[in-house]
Amino acid sequence: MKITKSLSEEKDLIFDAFRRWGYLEADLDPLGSLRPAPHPELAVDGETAEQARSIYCGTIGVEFMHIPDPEQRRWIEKELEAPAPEVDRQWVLERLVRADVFEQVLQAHYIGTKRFSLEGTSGVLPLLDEVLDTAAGNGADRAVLAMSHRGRLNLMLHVVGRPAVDILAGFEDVDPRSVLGGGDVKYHRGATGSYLTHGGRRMAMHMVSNPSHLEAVNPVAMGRVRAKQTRLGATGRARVLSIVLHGDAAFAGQGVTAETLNMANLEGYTVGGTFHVIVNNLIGFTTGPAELHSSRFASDLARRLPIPIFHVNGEDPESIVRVARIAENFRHTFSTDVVVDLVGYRRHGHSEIDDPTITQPVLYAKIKDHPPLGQLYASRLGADPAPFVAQAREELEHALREAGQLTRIPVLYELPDYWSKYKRGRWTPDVEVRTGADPAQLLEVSRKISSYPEDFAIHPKVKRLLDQRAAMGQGKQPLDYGTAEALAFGTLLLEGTPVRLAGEDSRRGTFNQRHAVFFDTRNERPYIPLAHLSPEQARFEIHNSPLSEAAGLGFEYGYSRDYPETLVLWEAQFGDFANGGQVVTDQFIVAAEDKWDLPSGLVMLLPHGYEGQGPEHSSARIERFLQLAARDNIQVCQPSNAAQYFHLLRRQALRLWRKPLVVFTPKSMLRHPDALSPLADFTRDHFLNVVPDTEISGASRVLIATGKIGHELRAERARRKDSSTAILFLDQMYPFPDADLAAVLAAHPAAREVVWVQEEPANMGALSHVMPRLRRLAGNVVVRSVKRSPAASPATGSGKAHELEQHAILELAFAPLAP
Ligand SMILES: Cc1ncc(C[n+]2csc(CCOP(=O)(O)OP(=O)(O)O)c2C)c(N)n1
Repeated sequence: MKITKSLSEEKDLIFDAFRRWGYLEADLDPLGSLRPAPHPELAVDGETAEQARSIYCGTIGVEFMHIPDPEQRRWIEKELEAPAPEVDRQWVLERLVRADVFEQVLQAHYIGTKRFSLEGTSGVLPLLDEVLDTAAGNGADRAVLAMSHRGRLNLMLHVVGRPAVDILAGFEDVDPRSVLGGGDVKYHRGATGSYLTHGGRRMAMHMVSNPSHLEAVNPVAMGRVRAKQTRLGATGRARVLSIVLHGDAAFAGQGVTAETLNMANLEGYTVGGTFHVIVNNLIGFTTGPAELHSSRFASDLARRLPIPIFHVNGEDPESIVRVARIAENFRHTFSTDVVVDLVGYRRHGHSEIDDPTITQPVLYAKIKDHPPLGQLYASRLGADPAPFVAQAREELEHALREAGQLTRIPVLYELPDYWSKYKRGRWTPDVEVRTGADPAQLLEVSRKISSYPEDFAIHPKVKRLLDQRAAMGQGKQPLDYGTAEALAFGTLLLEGTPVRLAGEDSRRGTFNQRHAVFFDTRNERPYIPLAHLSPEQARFEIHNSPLSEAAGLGFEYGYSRDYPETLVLWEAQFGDFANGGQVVTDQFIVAAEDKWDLPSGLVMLLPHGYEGQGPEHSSARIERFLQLAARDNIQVCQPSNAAQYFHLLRRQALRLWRKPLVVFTPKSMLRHPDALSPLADFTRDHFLNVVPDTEISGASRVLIATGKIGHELRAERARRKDSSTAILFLDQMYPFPDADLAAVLAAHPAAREVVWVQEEPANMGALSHVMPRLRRLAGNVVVRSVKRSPAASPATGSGKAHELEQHAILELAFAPLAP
């Protein structure tokens, strides 16, 4: 049977083939290395094919047929198949010229200085101009821009709106004494400013401070946007635009990119769509695309999301502007991420002091003779760029003269008003506040957290736990950590502090201890009691995070940067996994105040303790955090009982001193009788940095420990009926509480030895942090330590070996005193 197709069906088929595969044959690379890849389904000719080819295989190539939603696909088709709208060519030309001249002037004045020029991809400037203009038309009035080194200074001037003199001051490197041992290089610092769109609207701009570690800023920026949006209430999502610029090598290679993309549409994380730009110069340092990614495009990772990827030739400014507008409107309409892959080249070496001809001699011979984009576009338009060049040059020359006379480093950003009442810098005693709660309030919260709506079918196991929580709140039985945490959150919420907690399986709690969300046994409907305390309470959010540490931690850090009033907590499933977010810890959490003078009050909850669960379920690496601690940059604590945890969380929220807090949280101690606390301890004044021994005074030996092992020592002491050994808990390891510890030690003037006892191997735990400090405090008294032998991995995999080791620690701690 012969099937005849109607003309329109045939047209559709041809168009569909181009819609699906056209991007492979598009003309994207100005220098021609990324050649069109012919696709068999496009080997058609005729008028319809030519029409489709001109749309889908020109200087724009769009991947969108993988999007399952037909409405979204049709939306894109319609935009692309409509005639290209008018572009203000003079404006675009001026912007390109400005971008080029900025780099040329710097090249001439600061020979041999790194600046990571944008030349070769300067089309990014009109691209961002158009994104901001379109977004402003869609209701945005501020944007957060995250990016790495490439073109950063250029965009700081032209998009963030920082005065040129502020940027050039970085090249003058004035006032080095003010940043001895601190600060950061000029192309990593953040900046705030104001941008006037082409359409005459103002956008508040925020370029996020960024470490050298590529892509690590992505989740941080997303968290910041989410916090800014949340602060603004119902209109926040529309008003704050998230833009992230990526390098092609970094986008394809770094895992955190994938982790962050995965958060795009999650309820607890979404920002209504991030605008991604790959500033694709088809090279990473000295390495070409064939060695950088297994796929044709660096952008392929983004295909994991049902979103469009727009490739555009970086030397067709009008296509760039068109793509920017379409992509921003798509993002706004469908609240999803979008990706624009702007393909260009890199005019110089990786930095300007790097010679690219060593590794890519042919490519760079070609680039040497290739004119800058402003010049190319001007000749395409038949326009004279000279007046624009002269104007841009004159402005920069003027700024150069001013910068040369500066004696102080200009501050590139302003902290928003919501930071004004908070303190950073060193700890001082006056930051302390009362953290105890009022018994009536504790009772009220405990009642609310253990109740649920009448028509709610509660799980019987949860019901039992809630009955216990209610009894704890009435003071009928001592309180456990889970209840203490809920009481800390509940009292803070009633006092006006919002709480946001996210982590893997955090809603229930990895150890079945939290139950912040109940699930109806008939239909899994969730109920969050802490969100139903009172109509006037502050906002409570608790999210199960995706299985990600780097992006999960980075996001909450970012959130804490823009919401100092909120108690923001990130929880690791086991503390051992927190090192998946090590870059965030090293580059942001511990160092941001030193590098960028940017504070945060983030809390990290890291389950820690040696319980025979093997090398990856024992240690949150106390030693690493203590090694990172200096100049009061963080607080490192391990609360030894439920009430201490309660006070610690409240202290973090109620003090106006904003500092990251690292908390080693319990596992087996969660419900252990020795770590429970009476209700009365929740009403006392504050957190104790050192928990004294209330049973023994005038001891002949003082054991000092932190966390679970301290309770094991107490149990051992009881077993031995020992009445001459005092056991102290060091609940705050950093800042080291010298005065508190000295005061507690003074209760044991006859002590003949002070012993630091830890479960961790000798090369881990708090040992090397604590010992010199203990020696200083103990004066002439002997100080020794008990610990596992040095080890390459944190813990044994054998439960029995663990028991033997634990036993040996206890034996050594109680070894007879030397005569
Ligand atoms: C996580 C990380 N690894 C390595 C580096 C060192 N490094 C700096 S730039 C660069 C190449 C980046 O290439 P690309 O992402 O394409 O950006 P481009 O510099 O070409 O704009 C490398 C490897 C780094 N900064 N961060």
